[in-house]
Amino acid sequence: MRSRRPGLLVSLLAGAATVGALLTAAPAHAADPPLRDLADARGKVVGTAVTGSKLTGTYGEVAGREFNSLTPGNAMKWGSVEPVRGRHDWAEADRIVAFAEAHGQQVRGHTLVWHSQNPGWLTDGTWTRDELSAVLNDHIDTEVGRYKGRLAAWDVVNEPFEEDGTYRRTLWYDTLGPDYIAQALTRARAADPGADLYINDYNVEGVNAKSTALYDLVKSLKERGVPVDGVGLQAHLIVGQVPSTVRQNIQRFADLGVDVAITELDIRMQLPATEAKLAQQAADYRSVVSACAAVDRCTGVTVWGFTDSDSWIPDTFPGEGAATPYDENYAPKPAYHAIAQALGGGGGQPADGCTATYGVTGQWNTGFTGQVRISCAGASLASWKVSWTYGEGQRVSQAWNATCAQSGAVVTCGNAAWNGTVPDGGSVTFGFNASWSGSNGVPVVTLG
Ligand code: 9MR
Repeated sequence: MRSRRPGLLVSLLAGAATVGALLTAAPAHAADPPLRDLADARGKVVGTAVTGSKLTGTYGEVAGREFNSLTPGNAMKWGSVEPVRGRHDWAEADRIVAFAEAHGQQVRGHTLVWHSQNPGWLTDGTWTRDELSAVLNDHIDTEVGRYKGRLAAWDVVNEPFEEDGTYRRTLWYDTLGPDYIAQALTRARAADPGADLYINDYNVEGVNAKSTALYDLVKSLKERGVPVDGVGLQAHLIVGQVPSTVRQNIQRFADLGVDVAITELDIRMQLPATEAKLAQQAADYRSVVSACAAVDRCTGVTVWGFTDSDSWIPDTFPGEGAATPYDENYAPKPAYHAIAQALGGGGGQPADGCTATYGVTGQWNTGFTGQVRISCAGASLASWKVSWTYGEGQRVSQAWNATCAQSGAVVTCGNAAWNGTVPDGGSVTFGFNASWSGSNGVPVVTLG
């Protein structure tokens, strides 16, 4: 049985903690099941991009527990699988597919035809139209054929458009013309008739010139009978800047008769992360996931890395980060709870949008200091009460900024006179001292 809570990690880390720094935290109102169970219940995908070499330890545990779909972040790109012409390296891609199968997860193949992360022999070569066409066909036959019957979907063509909706000038476009897209889709369909075939791009989440070009392309491909099953909206977004037309845009593609997937969601911010930015980020995650949940043909949402320790953002946008639903220590952020709520979780809460997070801030031989934070985004509270059950004999001896009582294993804490109000976008905390022995796992905290 896989553990559903990172309790061991928490107690190990807490052993080295110094008082005052909130090291890690448990899923808040973890009355919620893992995200994948919420998504399964709604027939949706909740996926994550992964790095194959990291799929062990806590990273592997969270990836397997919380998500029902994996996308290799880099492992299936042309430059990864065929660095030398004719010599393939499938090790990381195979590992991800095997992990997914062992955990009952779908795999989204990413990506077959792109202008980036291609091998040098391809980009440095000089190709006639016929030669390049044959190289493309061979690549698709080989890679799609290798995983035939095992992948749910392929991002066949990645990022074919410029921001103004004209075709991006790439090796493919310049040598083969715009029909490289139809060629790739047709070839992929033949190589694996069971996989859904997508065109994937960024800055196409709302209605704009680029998404309209994608819309027009998909419409014309369908009219011509070219196999295209869906569009991928990558959704590399910025905190506070989710386009207002995401749902409308998803709906217009659905009305065209294709599926829509949010394929690479992350929502970045200027560092350092603050409570207010994390609350806004949670609201932003909620609005994107809700937009998808509201449209039948939106198959689901994949995040582009689930932890801030495995995100492309800090390398590409210096000074920005904290873009994913888990922090660098695998503690779920408000964004995680927002995703759960948008997928129908959050039961037992007094108001959608408020969560409680438990953390151990310091620990010594027999005692520890804990902190609980109650945060709201898209909701507010006039008073609050939280409770949890200790499974390992811990006993609260003293609390501040809350009134706590323990009866048997059950601890119940209510607000003090001065901190009952939690505004939308704000949070309050209280602290306590407690005793422990043996182990000090993180309990499930319920708000309400
Ligand atoms: O996450 C990927 C990162 O590790 C690579 O360095 C980067 C190179 O461009 O590609 C990242 O993934 C991209 C994805 O394949 C396509 N959409 C944009 C993603 C972020 O760059």
